[in-house]
Amino acid sequence: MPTQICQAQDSKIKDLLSGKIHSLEIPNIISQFECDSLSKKILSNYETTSGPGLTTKIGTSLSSYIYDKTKYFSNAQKSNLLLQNLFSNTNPIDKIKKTVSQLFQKEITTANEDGMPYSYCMIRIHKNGDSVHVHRDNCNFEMPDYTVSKYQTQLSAILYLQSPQSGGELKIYHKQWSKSDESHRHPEFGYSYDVIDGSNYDMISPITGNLVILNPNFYHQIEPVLGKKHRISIGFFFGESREKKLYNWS
Ligand SMILES: O=C(O)CCC(=O)C(=O)O
Ligand SMILES: [Fe+2]
Repeated sequence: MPTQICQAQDSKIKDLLSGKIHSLEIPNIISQFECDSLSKKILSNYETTSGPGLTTKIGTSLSSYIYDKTKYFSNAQKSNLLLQNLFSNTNPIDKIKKTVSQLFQKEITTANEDGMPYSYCMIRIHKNGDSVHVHRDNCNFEMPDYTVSKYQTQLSAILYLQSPQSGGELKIYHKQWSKSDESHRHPEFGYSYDVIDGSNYDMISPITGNLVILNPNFYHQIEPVLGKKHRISIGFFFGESREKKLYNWS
């Protein structure tokens, strides 16, 4: 762990879903040139919004609207429009979906509820000194009001569009969340370091053009970004419906 793959590898996907491995790295799903031009576009278009555990973003995150569904869907509509306009030519969301679809041998579409689409993805911009505290992601337990909470085997797909000068690694602990860990929850975001005390971990460098598929039930954090160059990532969660279809959301 982590494992490098170039094409669909059934056993790796099964290991990821079962929790035997925590992540897969798929190198170069998009060229350096495309990443540079997408990063330029993003940096000249984003609005600064703050939220738990992150500094700057484009997109709507379900975790910010656990108890306000109406607001989540109205913000998702706005941010989806912004994303559509931003990515008129090369669309990195389509590129991630295509890769996920090839790996899982299944089509993937954006989740919707009563005809309202979920947010396509989150773009996150982390600057010098920014980090993300240790946490895990899973809306099965936390967001029962949303359809996506019923989807099984939720995973996270993250494409790195710009690497920072140094730092910004994704640190993944060899420890999965369990319900008893809730007593170690931080009031704002994430968990106390007690939950991962003594656990081994792996570090994934945010390399431009690389896609990471993470089982986000493993505790993870983002190490502090160092230097003038921002860390830019684009990602979504995805899961499988009862009809064995894949759906993405953020
Ligand atoms: O940007 C990353 O490396 C990981 C972000 C994250 O916490 C997630 O995708 O669940
Ligand atoms: Fe996460």
